Amino acid sequence: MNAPLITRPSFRPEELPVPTRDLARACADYDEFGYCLIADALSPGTIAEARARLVAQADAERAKGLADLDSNGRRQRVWFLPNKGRVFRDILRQKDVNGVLAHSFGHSHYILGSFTAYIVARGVPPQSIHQDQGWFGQHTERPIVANVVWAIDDLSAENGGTVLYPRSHRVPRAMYHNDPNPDGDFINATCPKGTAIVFDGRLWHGTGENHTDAPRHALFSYFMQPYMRAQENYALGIRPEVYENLDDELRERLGFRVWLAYGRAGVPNTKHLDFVGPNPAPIGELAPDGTPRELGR
Ligand SMILES: O=C(O)CCC(=O)C(=O)O
Repeated sequence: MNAPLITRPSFRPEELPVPTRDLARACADYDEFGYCLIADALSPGTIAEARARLVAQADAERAKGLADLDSNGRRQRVWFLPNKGRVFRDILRQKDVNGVLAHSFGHSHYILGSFTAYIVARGVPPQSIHQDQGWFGQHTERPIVANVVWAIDDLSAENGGTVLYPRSHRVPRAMYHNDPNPDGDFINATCPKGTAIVFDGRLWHGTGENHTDAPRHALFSYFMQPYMRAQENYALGIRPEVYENLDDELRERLGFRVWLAYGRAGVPNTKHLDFVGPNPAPIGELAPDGTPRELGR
């Protein structure tokens, strides 16, 4: 009989990954535990700029009545960050994080699937445990998705640091939000702001519960193998007169209908099964009162 994939307890606290700038160490942690931590991935200046930009944008989306809110307004998702500040685009260039991602995908041609922020206040129930590639419906030998948590606040068990199940990426199981929470040993990500946590799309995880009075701010850049998209980019290449004459059946078929989080076009409160079209004026950088600002190219 083969050795079990995970033995219980599944880890000893002292063996778990700690923040590092040694890429070989980070990749070894990623392979072994399903995640690694990159120390000081963001400079103090970048953290301050990203946090200020995010807070202003989140306030603006609320002021305009467009915010994606749940839990009585205590949790806000800010979508489409590449449109919302140069600082967010610059974060995507972080070399050590990109080194781990290239290691995970086996090449450097992976693509961004979403770049969002989650602002979570006290009173939000913990998110159900899931895998970011759970929709694939089966275990894969290698991850086809990898996510990066960018801590722009310190993260801890007290303020809802992401719940992670070390080594769960090895369990041959596909799981998404509507599955019952798994039995297993978990931790809350605990690290200083500026740390990036890169995790395997098969890792079981979810937002922790914030027991403090300060909302928790974190950014999430979700990456995918480049084949995880349509072969033909209809959103970009469709002729306007062809799009105008599509009925709902063909609009859905060509990717103009949102499915859960997939296929969004820049309107923050878009819902599952909404239709989207070419968006001539996606939301860009907004001042807290909702007025447009062009802060950076
Ligand atoms: O908020 C977090 O820490 C995790 C978020 C997450 O896993 C998700 O949105 O799928």
